[in-house]
Amino acid sequence: MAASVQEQAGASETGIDACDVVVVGAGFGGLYALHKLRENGLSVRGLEAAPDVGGTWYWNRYPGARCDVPSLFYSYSWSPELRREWRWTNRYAGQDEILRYAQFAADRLDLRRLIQFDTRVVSATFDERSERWIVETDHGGRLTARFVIMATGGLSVPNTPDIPGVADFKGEIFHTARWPQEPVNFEGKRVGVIGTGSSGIQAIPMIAQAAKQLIVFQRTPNFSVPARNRPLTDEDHRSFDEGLEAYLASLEQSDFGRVPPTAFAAEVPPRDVQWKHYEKLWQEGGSGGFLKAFPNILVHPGVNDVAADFVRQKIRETVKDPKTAAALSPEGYPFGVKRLCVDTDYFDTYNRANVELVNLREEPIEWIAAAGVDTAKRSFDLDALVFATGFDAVTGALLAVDIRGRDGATLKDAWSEGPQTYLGLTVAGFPNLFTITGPGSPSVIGNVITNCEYHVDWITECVTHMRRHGLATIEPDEEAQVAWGRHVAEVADRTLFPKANSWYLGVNIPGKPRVFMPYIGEGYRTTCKEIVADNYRGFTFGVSADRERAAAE
Ligand code: N01
Repeated sequence: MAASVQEQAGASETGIDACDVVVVGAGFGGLYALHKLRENGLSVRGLEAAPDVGGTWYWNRYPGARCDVPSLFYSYSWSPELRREWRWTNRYAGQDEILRYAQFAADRLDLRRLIQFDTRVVSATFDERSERWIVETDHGGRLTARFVIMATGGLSVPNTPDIPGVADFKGEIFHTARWPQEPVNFEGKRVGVIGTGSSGIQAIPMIAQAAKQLIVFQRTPNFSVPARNRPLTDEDHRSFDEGLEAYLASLEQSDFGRVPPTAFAAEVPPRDVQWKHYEKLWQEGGSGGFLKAFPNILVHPGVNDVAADFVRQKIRETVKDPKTAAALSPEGYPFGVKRLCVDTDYFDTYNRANVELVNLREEPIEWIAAAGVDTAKRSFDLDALVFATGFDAVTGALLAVDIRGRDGATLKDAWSEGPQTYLGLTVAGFPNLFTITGPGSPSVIGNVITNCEYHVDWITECVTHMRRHGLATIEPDEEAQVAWGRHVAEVADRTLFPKANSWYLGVNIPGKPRVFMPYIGEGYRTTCKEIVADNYRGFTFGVSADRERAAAE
């Protein structure tokens, strides 16, 4: 039986709780970190702002919330036991099922006793004398740890735009990423939704079914493909099990390899061949097939244009009113370089009599009044307003904590011109601080659970190496970090990704530097492994001050 939070954390000389590792966040990354590090003999402590585990799946419980990665893959890959004991019901699991899975994993692994819930970390300061982090919480709690792991998630700080007058609105206000625990009843109500990203696109069809009237305020139309969600069959489970070994091996080699070395490396198939393939993928459902339909789809403008035309054609075929169809059709940015949305009946929803699309490009929102939303042309009376306006992604949750490294330098200052990391795992000047799915790693691209797992495995190996060799600190060299940042940017620049104003670039947050944050190069894991094999190339380890003193005496 594992030790409890109190047993795990001893009292330090200062009387402050002390442990080896503080893990901030109890989503999938944080839970696995707690488990794996404890298994490796470290005393660990988890701090979580929410009252329960689950991270983003705890908060995003809006109607229609569902994962866009198939559930058989959106699971811990490292545990045969968990796999055996949990059976997904649907091809794409809904938020409630994913949250139950996180709760099941936490219970099965006996992790809750390690986590202090309802506790937000407000600061983490590296004390150079003791070479330990001092972590402070919003309850006034303090604890010290040799290592801090920020498992705070890439999509956890909601973005609520500062629209004038919002405080005057007399109706109910919701944000998709802070949805209430209790069911929300829209029956008989006039509801407005602002935002048509993945969250809005999932919520809109569900709200339309419940509400008397739904007004969708759209600034930028998005590409979306059908999920074609369905219950999983025995055959689905069998075929997943049969392919499991190959799937696990594929994760080891390279988890993300969408970027061929040059834009025109792969041949351009004839348009009708591409079209036929997209038609097949459209019928199958899901985004994964589209994003990998052709090796250069996210690189070659000509190939990408065909996919964009295909989706626009589908919108025209589905939406009966041509003006609405035109307004829903994305133009002016490539296909798939903003997160490709996956929906159920999204475009068809605009054929309902109780749904109206307001194109904010033609009539921007000017004011939110007590009664509803005023655009440049009209006033819409509303009983409820839903913000589906996304997140301060990737860096938001890291910068929400006052993190101070060597010489009291703040992470905020270090990242004032955009995040700088080595491998998306570590930051120069911030020893023994690890970021799970941090900027400069695959992060929010692809399957975030397996991205988290890889980082936890890497950190565990690193910490074990340090303990074995009596090393007190690890931090990346400035030059290695700069070179990695350059590489991350170069890879992105070889693609069409920077051509869209997406949250990947931080442009949705006023004042945030325009930097492409995820790493989308090939063979990320191979690179990380090579760096370790090359004696942690680009890192500097520090011997503990005690050992140095002992050696000098
Ligand atoms: O957020 P978004 P999201 N006035 O940033 C609009 C993951 N996720 O929560 O594009 C009017 O994509 C904004 O308009 P514009 C997934 O990775 C996954 O939907 O800035 N509109 C946009 O339409 C996803 O990509 C799943 O012009 C304003 C919308 O709000 C990520 O989370 C489900 C505005 C925000 O879209 C984020 O998705 C849900 C303003 N002032 C989420 N400000 C699945 O797994 C913003 N907008 C399926």
